[in-house]
Amino acid sequence: MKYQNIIVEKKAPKAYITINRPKQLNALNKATIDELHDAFDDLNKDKDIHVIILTGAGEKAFVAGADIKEFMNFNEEQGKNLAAQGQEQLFDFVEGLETPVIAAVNGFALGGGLELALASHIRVASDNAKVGLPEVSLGVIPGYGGTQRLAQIIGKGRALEMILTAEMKDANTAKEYGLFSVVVPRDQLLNTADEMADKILKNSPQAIALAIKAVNAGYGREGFEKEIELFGKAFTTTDFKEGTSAFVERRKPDFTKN
Ligand code: DAK
Repeated sequence: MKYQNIIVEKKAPKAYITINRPKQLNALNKATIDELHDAFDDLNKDKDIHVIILTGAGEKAFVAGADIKEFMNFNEEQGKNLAAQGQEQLFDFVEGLETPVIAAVNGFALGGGLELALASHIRVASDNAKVGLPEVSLGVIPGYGGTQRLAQIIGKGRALEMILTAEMKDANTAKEYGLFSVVVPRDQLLNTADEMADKILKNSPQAIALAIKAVNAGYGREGFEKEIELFGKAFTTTDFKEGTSAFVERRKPDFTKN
């Protein structure tokens, strides 16, 4: 079998990618990021596929973030490299695809999971969706473009509130913020994503590819580079060791100011 962590279904002109690690709430480990890259790349090159719908398996989560157990032992260099590599391989890659990606967000979309939804071109959600960037509660910062794309999509003030409090927002608040286009009951989520896809499918794929490029060109790269640098720096702090250990030990972290 080509993929271990995701399911890819083609129903041309649509394709569906389901992140399939429900026991870990679909947390993004390195293997899943690699597979997602390959699947998006294949589908983007497939002339019969014109829209991609991305969702998470199970009832609880779209994606509950990067896999904390995997990255907790990284040093500054590994953190920086992985952020740069992950951004290029998945998050910037999805944002720059010529084939539109609709994220169908069911349940938790946290950290890297929200960042993946933010990199998608359109987001629809079920009413049990919960979004947040909890990174600072772990002693790290969003490292997959979240500091940039959240502010682009919902504005700097609301983005800073979400990033600094590390709190989750419910689906309707996220819709009010402009993060979701539509919120529907759970059993209607995939139909709603399909309906959104059908509207896109009426239009010119060539023009759509150019429109995505044009919209993306309006946003600079400097902030993304800064985010990678500062993300690496976070891996050198005592707060990072404390925050990730506390998560795994299921206790409250004891943070200190520099
Ligand atoms: N990573 C690994 N395992 C996770 C996980 C995650 N992000 N989220 C959940 N799980 C696992 C739990 O450990 C648990 O596993 P077992 O103990 O059963 O083996 C299982 O999924 C079910 O989770 P819970 O038992 O916690 O379920 P609850 O319903 O009680 O709580 C929750 C649901 C979503 C509130 C909770 O699971 C939670 O707080 N999860 C963590 C959310 C979070 O902080 N996510 C990470 C955000 S930081 C990087 C680049 C970017 C990033 C990192 C590195 N590099 C370039 C290196 C980004 C970081 C983030 O995404």
